[in-house]
Amino acid sequence: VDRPIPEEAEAYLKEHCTVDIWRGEDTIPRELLHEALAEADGYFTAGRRIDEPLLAAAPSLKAVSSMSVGYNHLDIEAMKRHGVVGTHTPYVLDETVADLTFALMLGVARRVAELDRYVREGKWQRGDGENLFGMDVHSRRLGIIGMGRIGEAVARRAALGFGMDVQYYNRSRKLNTEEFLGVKYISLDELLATSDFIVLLTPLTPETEGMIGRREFGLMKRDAYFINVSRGATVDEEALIETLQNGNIAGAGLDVFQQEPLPADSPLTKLDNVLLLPHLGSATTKTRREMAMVTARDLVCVLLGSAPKYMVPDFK
Ligand code: 8YV
Repeated sequence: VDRPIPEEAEAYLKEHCTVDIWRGEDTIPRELLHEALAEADGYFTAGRRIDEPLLAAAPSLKAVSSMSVGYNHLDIEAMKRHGVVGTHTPYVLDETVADLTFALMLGVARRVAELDRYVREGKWQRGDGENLFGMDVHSRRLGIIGMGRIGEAVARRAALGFGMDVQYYNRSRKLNTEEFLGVKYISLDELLATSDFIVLLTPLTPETEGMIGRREFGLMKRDAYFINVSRGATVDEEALIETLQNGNIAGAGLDVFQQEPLPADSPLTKLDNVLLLPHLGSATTKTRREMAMVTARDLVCVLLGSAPKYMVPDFK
């Protein structure tokens, strides 16, 4: 286990296995990790790159269980070659990530972080006026790119709670969602050009890598907000920075970045119209506990020779 995990997940693992947990402040260095995996049957991780050298260093490994819904960090072909199965944590985090998506939308449009700083810095005065005003979220047009489970949870909040006009782009149509929530399927370009809020929720795959770049930012309205809760690499970050610096969109709310942790000197940290979070979309105490339990149970399942509940789809 390459990080401290919630107590009950640790206890559960200890009922079934001999457990070795990295409790360092920093991420475990590669060499140490390879050493620790030399005799391991299972690896409980949360985003660590699983590649050929790691697999070669872990000849007994049977399962990598990732405490995440995303599995772009797994080299599936290499894992298959080594007979290692991957599991992940879909479903449990959908509503939590959808909540955070709204926190980013509301936060950036109503300038919550900026205004909090303003109050703390003692700048609040009687005559404060339009310079502090934001933009409405309710009743505006939301474009969701990637209508998976989390996309649907966002669409539900937007359509039913915020009276938003919701449109989406996805590889495939979601007819039930269209019918139940009244959301509209449109082309990516049309979505980019007509949405007030653009939320990116696609998994990172070779097809989605860099899918929002200069051309796509160029299509967005000048008063649009861009929200990324997928992966940093789905976006050309340089193009995003330029777009924000030039005022070509109104702002951005970001939970994910090309490089994580985001370097403190990134130009993003110099911009007021951006709300930055440290990749904590699924991080409530309850959800992270559940994610850890799902991960632990599936890891033990594979080691006991039964089918895990949430095998990464590409292994099926
Ligand atoms: C993970 C996430 O917990 O589930 C995902 O794919 O992005 C997060 O919720 C995170 O990647 C762990 O490092």
